[in-house]
Amino acid sequence: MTRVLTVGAAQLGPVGRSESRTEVVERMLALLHRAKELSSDLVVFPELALTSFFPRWYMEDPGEVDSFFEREMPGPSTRPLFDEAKKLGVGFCLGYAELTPDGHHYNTQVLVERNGRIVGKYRKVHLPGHEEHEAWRRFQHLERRYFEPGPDGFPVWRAFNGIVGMAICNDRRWPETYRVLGLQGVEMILIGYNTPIHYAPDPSQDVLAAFHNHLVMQAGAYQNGTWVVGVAKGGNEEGVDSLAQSAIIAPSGLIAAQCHTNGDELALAECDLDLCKNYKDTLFNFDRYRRPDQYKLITERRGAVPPPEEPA
Ligand code: CDT
Repeated sequence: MTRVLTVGAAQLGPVGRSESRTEVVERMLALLHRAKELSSDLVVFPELALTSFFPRWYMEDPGEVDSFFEREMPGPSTRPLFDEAKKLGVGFCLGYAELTPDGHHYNTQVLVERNGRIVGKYRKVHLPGHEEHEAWRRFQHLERRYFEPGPDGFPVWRAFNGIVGMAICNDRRWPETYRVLGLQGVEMILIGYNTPIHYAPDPSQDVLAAFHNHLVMQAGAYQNGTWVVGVAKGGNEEGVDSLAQSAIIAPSGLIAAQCHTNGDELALAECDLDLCKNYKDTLFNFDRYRRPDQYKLITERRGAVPPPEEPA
């Protein structure tokens, strides 16, 4: 059984508010076909890939909000992607806004095997931004208004001849994400993202957006001996510049492939899952070297509590 997967980071350029899901799926199908020509096994699309990144807009009408959500997956507009991927024998990972039958709203990714079987869904745990309209911002980031945090933690699945996990955008900045997946033996983490380059609470971070993006994913890969595939919806979308630089990162932490435009683009890498062992069995042999008894604060405490001030 070969454990070398050819993986495509299928970056998307901007999706306009007026663009239909059918039009976006056409763009994805073009990337899927290109990936097949290059013998890919798995193609990874970005977070909330089917629509414009709607959390930038404040909306009060629940009907308007729900128009950005999918009530079924596959649904009428995504069915062609599922059908074509199955026909080509290429698996894929797709980020979308999920409205469940019992009315829950999640920021979700679905993973689909080469035979068309849905492997699993991941629902975003770390929701960034704010809940209410904040007039001082150039644009909003209302994920905390429109989504509930995912209730299922960070599962892994046996798929693609390996152990695969998922995370979504802001999750990638948190070391806990990778470590919880690492503790389940993850060998490849699939991450879609929409990252506005302007960060309103601290604009001094804007010039560091690209550095921070790769910093966190490269560290997560190395410290857990896993492949990481980070895929952007980048470029100027409805007046907001978003980071591109989608990357496939090896368990060494090195970038194996990277997109070089802000638009629809495929970056491809041959990912040998057995390379994970080089790190998991040596420097990051968790069972041998970790000291969980010394890490209790990680699960017991949420915010930082500094020690009391020394008396002057
Ligand atoms: N989509 C998403 O999670 N974006 C955030 C933006 C920064 S917080 C406003 C990210 O971590 O990239």
